[in-house]
Parts: sequence; structure tokens; C-alpha cells
Amino acid sequence: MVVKVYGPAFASPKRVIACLIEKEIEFETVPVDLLKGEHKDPEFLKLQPFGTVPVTQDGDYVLYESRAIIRYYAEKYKSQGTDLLGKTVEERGQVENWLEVEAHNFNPSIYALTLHVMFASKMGFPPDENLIKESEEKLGKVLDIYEERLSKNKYLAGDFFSLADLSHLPFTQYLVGQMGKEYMITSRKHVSAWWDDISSRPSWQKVLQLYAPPF
Ligand SMILES: N[C@@H](CCC(=O)N[C@@H](CS)C(=O)NCC(=O)O)C(=O)O
Repeated sequence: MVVKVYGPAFASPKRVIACLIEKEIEFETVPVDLLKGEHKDPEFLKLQPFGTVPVTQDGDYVLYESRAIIRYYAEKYKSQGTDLLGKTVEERGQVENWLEVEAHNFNPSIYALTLHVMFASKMGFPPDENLIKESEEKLGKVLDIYEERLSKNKYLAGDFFSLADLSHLPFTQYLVGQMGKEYMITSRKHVSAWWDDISSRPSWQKVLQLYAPPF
């Protein structure tokens, strides 16, 4: 069955696509234009009642939380493509630990920066400069913890690339690219080496080549 991924132009769906490429799973994409409000169309809401992308459709099996989707495919196809979950339960524990860190410590501030630095003017609302400043400070503190972690481990969960690293790719790409805040990465030696490593993986380069950002 070919997996359909909705919304490939946007960051969270790119998390899913990078995982499917690493796992060598066949997929096709369905565009959803958030700037035109297509994620609030009644037909789309039948698939994703909260009105966000991604959604995946695998036959009649539908999922719509990007981190749940990557866990599902990494587990379902554990022995195919890159193993993204670790070989032991202890390694799996670390993968889960750092996936949760990404979702709850890293993502809130980088998501706020994305919305206010990149999307506000396109979406017709003024960027909140206080929120931008506060989010950058919070993200800096999170990255300081990453710097410490990555000074002792090549990747977040240990010495192997995993979902925990992969999950950081889409929004960090915005940070170093369209947001012009590359210094947040390059000023931290170990974070910088980690970013160079994970962002140069063929899977991520393919995602960038195939699916241009929305603007
Ligand atoms: N927790 C969700 C968040 C998905 C998400 O925030 N998607 C953004 C695009 S990157 C979106 O659809 N935004 C539109 C909106 O919030 O109205 C996931 O990880 O799948």
C-alpha cells in the first residue's frame, strides 16, 4: 500500500516524509494550502478534525499526529531501511526521552518563532516582537542543554541516528534558513556538528529537493 501524506510543503509533514524515506516506504503526497485555508475545508476536516497537517492515509488507516506517525512507521517497518528506534529497550527509552524533549521543550519556542518571524506577514497579522524575543531566549536555553548532551553523545539518543534527531529537521531548517537565525546553531560547537551531520543525510536532502517550502 502506498502511504498518502497530506501537506508536504509544510514543516510537520516533512518530519513524516523524512521518516518514510529513511524507512524506504513508498509514499505519495497531497498538497494542502494552509495559506488558502484548505486545512479547514469540510472534506479535510473529515480526515483531520483539528485542521492541521500532516495526515497520513494508508488504505483506510488514517493518522494525523506527526510524531505518532513516525513512531508507527519506524515500528511497523523496524527491520526495513534505517533502524530509527534503537536496538535495545534502553536505547528505545533514550529515543522516546529525546522525542519528548523535542515535542515539549524544543518545539514550542521554535514553533512560535516560525509563526511570528516567517508566517505572520503572509497570514496577515503583525509579528509579536516580545514573543519573538522571549521564544529565542527560551530556545537558546534548550540548545545549551543540547550542547551539553551532544558533547558526550554523537546523536541525541546515543551513538546512533534516530527518530529523536530526525524530528528536529524541519523546524531547525527554517531557523537556519528563512528565519536567518543560523547563529543559534553555529555558536554551539556540538549542536553545529550534529546539525551538519543530520541535515546532510540523503533523506533530508531529498525532502528539501522535492518539496519547496510554501514561500
Ligand atoms: N502536533 C501536530 C502539529 C501539526 C502542525 O502544527 N502543523 C502545522 C503545519 S507545520 C499546521 O497545520 N498549522 C495550521 C494551523 O495550525 O492552523 C503534529 O505534530 O502533527
